[in-house]
Amino acid sequence: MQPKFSRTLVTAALPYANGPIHLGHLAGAYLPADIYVRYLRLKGEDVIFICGSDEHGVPITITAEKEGVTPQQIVDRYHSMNRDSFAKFGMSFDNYSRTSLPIHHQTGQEFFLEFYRQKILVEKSEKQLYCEKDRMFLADRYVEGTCPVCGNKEARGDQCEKCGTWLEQTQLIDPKCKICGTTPVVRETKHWYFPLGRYQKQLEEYVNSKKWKENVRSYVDSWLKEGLEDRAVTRDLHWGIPVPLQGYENKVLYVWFEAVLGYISSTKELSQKKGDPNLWKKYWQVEDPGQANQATRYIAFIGKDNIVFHTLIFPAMLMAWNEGGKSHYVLPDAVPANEFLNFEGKKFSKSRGWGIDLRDFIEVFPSDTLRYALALNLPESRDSDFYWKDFQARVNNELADTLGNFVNRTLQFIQRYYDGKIPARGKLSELDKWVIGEMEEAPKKVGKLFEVFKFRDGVVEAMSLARLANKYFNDSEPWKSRNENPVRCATTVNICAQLARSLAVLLSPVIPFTSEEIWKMLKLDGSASAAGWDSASEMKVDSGKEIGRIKILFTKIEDTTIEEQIKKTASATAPEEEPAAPAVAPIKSQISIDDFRKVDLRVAKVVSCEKVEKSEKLLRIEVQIGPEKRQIVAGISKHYKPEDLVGKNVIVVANLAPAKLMGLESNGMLLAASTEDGKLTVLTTAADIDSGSIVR
Ligand code: B3M
Ligand code: ZN
Repeated sequence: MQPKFSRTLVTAALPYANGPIHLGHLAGAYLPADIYVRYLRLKGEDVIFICGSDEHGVPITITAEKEGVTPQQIVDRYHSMNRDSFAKFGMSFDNYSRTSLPIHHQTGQEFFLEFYRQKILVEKSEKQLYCEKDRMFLADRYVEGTCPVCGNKEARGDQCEKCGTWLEQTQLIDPKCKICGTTPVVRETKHWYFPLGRYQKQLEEYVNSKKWKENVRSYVDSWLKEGLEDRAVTRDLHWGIPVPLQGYENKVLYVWFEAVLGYISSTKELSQKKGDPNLWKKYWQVEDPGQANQATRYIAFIGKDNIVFHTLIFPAMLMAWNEGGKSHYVLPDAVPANEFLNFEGKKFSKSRGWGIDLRDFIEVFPSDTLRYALALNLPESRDSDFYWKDFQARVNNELADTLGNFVNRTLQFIQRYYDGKIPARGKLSELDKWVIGEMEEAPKKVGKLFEVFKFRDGVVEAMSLARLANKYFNDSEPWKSRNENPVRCATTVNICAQLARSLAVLLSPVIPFTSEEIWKMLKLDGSASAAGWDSASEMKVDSGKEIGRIKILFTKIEDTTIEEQIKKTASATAPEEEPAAPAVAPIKSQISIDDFRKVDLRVAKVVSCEKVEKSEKLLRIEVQIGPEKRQIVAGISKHYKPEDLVGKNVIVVANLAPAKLMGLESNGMLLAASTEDGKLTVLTTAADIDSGSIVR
């Protein structure tokens, strides 16, 4: 059972203020967070939504150096740009702060000093790369070299982006200063470390107590398995929050140490703006730690590259603070991280100009079209792709032809034949009852999916009501009943108006601007976003009420418009662009060796094989497993002709419960490797071996 929480705190990763927001960011963290928050508000929950710009760290200073301006100029420019385009996109943050504000600097220093005084932090002397020409230590991305693990020549001082390995900068092969290109020397420097390893056990317990998405959990498990190590929380840099200790004048707090605290300081700023300086505590802290479940439910939306910071490091910092006993913070209850969104089949790349910025996008297309297309394409469990053609099809076929068309024909009908007033219902037919039943169920169905962060499915479900509504309009043929049976016709049209209202509510988390348009056209009181989620199941449009001015909700996107975008995209590609790594399904969570041993894998020899009649996919395969003959039915006929398999040694799961496929019994399962894009190859043995041999 889900414990009942009194309120929800939702944060979305603080984007670096060193570049514009692009579609990958939106699909990774921001759109799902916004849909979720808008849904909770409609449910009448107490929720706040916190975000802001991450304005420190090497990403900012490197951008500044490239452009020959100050870091301050960079963050000022991108903070306002991103804040504004987020607003146009409909992000409904309660506060969008910046980590350069004094309130954040204070918060960062407060945590650091608390850990310092509690003697949690450890000071260490370490060897770091130093550029004698630029006279500085080369923190994080200031140094590049060859990754010792995968050989990538552009590995950074803190991480190789290609293979994902976290590196000590001294491990880099042939390191070079990112500013001047010379080879740095090794020098001693002192830093403070947070002893992450000390929290390993507590973190394991914490993680085990949560039900996290599989893709998140598998990352976390691999970190925990590797064993957590101390992490430096200071850096030799000038841009950032100064380390508040003597002898540390030239150092700042590591950006990731303070950035996560930005969620707290942004909430503090919100409290000040509201004239209620202690309000933030209500969302972040519990008075009685034993009652933690009754307090805030904290959900942190992020993209997959930030998982370790939000599932392990930030929680460990909060645990450390809580041990001090001063006050007690809540830990993230869920971290619904998404995978990556690719653009036309390749990874987004800012440096290569591959992809499209939010700002440019919404200059050409309405925000809701992007929100909708992205929502149906969220990389919730694996990487997904944005294609211009796909975007066009969604807008034209689904938003314009389905939703837009339904609302429009309903309102036009009311305008033309009922003098612009909602006609009254008469007795309900079976068809009426059916569609009303669908409408009554819809908020429950959609809500259930949103609550477990399945936004894609939730939107599909909401949209299916629009499809049914259209079908209902068609099947009811009001243009005929208008003369033949006026009461029937009025009933149909009344119900269509109810459906339009219901759709406005259900789709309001996803396409909020459109929902308000529908609301206005129906001349309803208040707004769709405050109508109450459950009201979507009710018939709340009064008959006799006048409707408002009718507007077209979506115009179709012409081929030429899309071609133009595709052309722009193509011209931005650097010719040496490497294809993105193929999408690989995330590794599932760990199992024990005993779990694995339950699966009895055997070598089987294919004796005979034939296509299953009337099936496109299935092959009926007879195999020999030692003394035993068996029939296995496998869905591989698109990849293999029957004669290709006969005589081969394949690998089968020999102890799988039998299943029936197209009436044929299958006794076991044949193993095959397949890619996300549909390639497939059957597993065979490298050399001949007796059938029945055990595979382990
Ligand atoms: N700024 C990384 C990013 O923009 C980082 C997130 C901070 S969340 C506290 O992806
Ligand atoms: Zn240099």
